[in-house]
Amino acid sequence: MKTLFVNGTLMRGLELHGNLAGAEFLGEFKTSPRYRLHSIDDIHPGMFETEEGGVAVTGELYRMDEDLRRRVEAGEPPHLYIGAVSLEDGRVVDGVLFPKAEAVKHPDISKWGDWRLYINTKHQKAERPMKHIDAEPYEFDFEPSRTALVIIDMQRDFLEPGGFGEMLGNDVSHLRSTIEPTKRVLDAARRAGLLVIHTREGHAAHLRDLQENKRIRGRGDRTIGDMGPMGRILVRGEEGHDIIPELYPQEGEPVIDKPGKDAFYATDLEHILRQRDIRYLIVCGVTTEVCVHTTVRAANDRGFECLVVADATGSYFPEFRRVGLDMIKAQGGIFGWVADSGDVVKAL
Ligand code: TIU
Repeated sequence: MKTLFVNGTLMRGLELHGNLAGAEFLGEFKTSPRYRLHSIDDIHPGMFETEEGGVAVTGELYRMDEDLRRRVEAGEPPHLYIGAVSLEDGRVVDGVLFPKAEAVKHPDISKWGDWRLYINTKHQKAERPMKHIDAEPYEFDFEPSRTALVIIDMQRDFLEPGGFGEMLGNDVSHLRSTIEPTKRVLDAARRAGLLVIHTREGHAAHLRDLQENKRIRGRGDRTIGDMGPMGRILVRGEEGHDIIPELYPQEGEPVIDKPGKDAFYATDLEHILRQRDIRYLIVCGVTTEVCVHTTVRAANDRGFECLVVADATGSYFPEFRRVGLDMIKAQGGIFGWVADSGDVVKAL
């Protein structure tokens, strides 16, 4: 019986493993730090022994009979040869090697020391291209597969004439102008396959999740939980609490019901984002200085890169919207980035 150390071409899980059919897999091993590894057209590794600057290379050891060993050798490209390879544990075994003079014509990937790791990283990069949005204070770079669109509280009670917002004396037209841009970003995000998350501010019918400070704040004659123009104000399940029809969630898009202004507070938003390895958030919604700001600040502290879509966020106070956006992008993007919906859609 013969043993053979291989480090790529023939490795388990890779296509050419078929060459080794019938061989017994003995395990994964490392060489002593005396080798260099080059990538031959990203098709197979070229490993050779070096006098200095050597690294340990990861590979696998197989046991096979003479016949199979001859077939393996014959199945390899002609410049590869089988020679002595010293393992980390002191053993010297046969291994598949590449002539140094040939290998050095190709890129040195010794720092990886592991062909599979190198190839996997290349594939991941290819599957995860970076995109760029023309934004302030500078370009926003993001990986679409790690990006979520978060639409904050586009609820009837905040946006519709006759809702709770208007009942409080607010001019809802300032918020309604955000619907079209948000819709365009939402459509583009859905087309691009981004994770889309909607949030709604509100409380359970029993109001046990409504803090007293929030209930009495504002000193209005009607407050959260009371009967409003579209059902009980900010109570889940009521008409006014639901998302406006123009931006209604599709099947499978998470809807986060939040009792506070911060979409992370007392919700499973962070768990959902981490579950999908999300790193970038594109944020739309209302109102800029309240729930959007609070959420973006909270997201920023959790390590998420946030871009707020300027024309897809609004406030009952236009001045607050403007200054709110300025605050996000000030000081080199202290909380994140700001861009127009057109630029976001273009990038997606
Ligand atoms: N979503 C959100 O911002 N909730 C608010 O209560 N905003 C106000 O501006 N009042």
